[in-house]
Amino acid sequence: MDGVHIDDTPGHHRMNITRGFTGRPRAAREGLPPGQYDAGDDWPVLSAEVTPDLSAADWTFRVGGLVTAPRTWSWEEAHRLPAAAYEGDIHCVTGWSKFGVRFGGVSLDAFLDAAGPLPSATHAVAHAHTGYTANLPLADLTGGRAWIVWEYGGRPLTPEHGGPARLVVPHLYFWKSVKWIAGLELLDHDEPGFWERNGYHARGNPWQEQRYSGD
Ligand SMILES: Nc1nc2c(c(=O)[nH]1)N[C@H]1C(S)=C(S)[C@@H](COP(=O)(O)O)O[C@H]1N2
Ligand SMILES: [Mo]
Repeated sequence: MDGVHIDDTPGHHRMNITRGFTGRPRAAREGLPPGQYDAGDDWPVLSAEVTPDLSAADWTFRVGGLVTAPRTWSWEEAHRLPAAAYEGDIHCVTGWSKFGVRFGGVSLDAFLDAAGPLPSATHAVAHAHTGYTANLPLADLTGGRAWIVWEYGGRPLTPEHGGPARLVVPHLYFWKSVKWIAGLELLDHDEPGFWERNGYHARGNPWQEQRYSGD
């Protein structure tokens, strides 16, 4: 079966399709983490939830838990923070990677600096307005490596991709990038989110192929 690679690593029962769904084989390229393929122009929608009917006026973003000043931002308040963009690649645990995407919004640092994480804060749970959650080490959310975004390619982020606003943490597998983001709860311990409770890795670094717990 040309183009289909069966992963027979002990303990892993999965199949990696190493070509796009359009059937056009693509050579592995530089910048592609192990076991990933280049999705090209496709941007698959992957949701464990029904796309919510969430307007910008109803969207809020809260930072709470172990912070000195818990805060909630409205759409307008969030837009008054300094604009920031991510231009680069994204990697989904199901196998596709997408090169050279551009997301526009605000660096998560701007929100976290305003809320002031307590020294005891080590992890966060990001949650969606729909109930989806993902856990992340706080260190993966700071230092210009995470964004709250509302634009994709210069246009408003579409609802199925998490609009009005989503989290983007591009150096980790994309399941950490919570769509319809509602807030971050800072904790002094790691607490598994939706996929992490269902067998996925606590951190999800694509360069170390941290797909499943135990990887
Ligand atoms: N709220 C919410 N966020 C979510 C998900 C979800 O089901 N609900 N799915 C995650 C998964 S598994 C992936 S791969 C990406 C997919 O984002 P996309 O649909 O924009 O490609 O969103 C992540 N964020
Ligand atoms: Mo995913």
